[in-house]
Amino acid sequence: MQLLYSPTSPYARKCRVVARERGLIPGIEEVDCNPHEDPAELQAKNPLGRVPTLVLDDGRAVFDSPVICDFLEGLGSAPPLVPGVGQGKFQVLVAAALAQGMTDSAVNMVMESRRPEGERSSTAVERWRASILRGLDSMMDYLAVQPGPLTLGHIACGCTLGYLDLRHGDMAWRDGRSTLADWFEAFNARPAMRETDPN
Ligand SMILES: N[C@@H](CCC(=O)N[C@@H](CS)C(=O)NCC(=O)O)C(=O)O
Repeated sequence: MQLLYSPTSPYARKCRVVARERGLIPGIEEVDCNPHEDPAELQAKNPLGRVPTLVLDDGRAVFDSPVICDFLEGLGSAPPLVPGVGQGKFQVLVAAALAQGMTDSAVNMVMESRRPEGERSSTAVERWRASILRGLDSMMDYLAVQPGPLTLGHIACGCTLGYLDLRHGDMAWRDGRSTLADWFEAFNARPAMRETDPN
């Protein structure tokens, strides 16, 4: 199995952390692949040309990141990152969805900044920024309902915060959010986060 990823992709990092936390890495070869260079091997497996893309041993591809995380959840014998049923399951999935949406906004802002000046939309950028700030203000509420074992919600939120540090330091997301900052400091020390740190 191969995971096509780029080191700076927050979506790919989430899958790489999930793979490590579930003890799957010896069986998954991670292949560095820059989607913005339109690599043929990526586009052959994923018509969207995006990372992460997981290529199975029989050649079939699994994407995008929420689907890959779900697929990895079914492999190996490590404890699940998503509870099987009930309220707990949906709390975890909503935390992961919150992180995914905030990551979409953060990535969109970076992509927008790379467009020629006259083509950029400051209105769109402000909307994306506002969605991230609202998400940050409520992220701890979503994490607080997930005490105990590590979940996909923790991993998704942690990778989103890591991406804000990488690309949006100017947002100073820790300011006024010390509980979230303390949580991230502890989470970010996990070996899976250290091994996938893009810095
Ligand atoms: N919804 C997708 C988003 C993946 C995505 O947009 N990845 C970016 C890298 S961070 C990419 O491959 N961009 C290349 C492109 O859109 O052409 C997921 O969750 O996996």
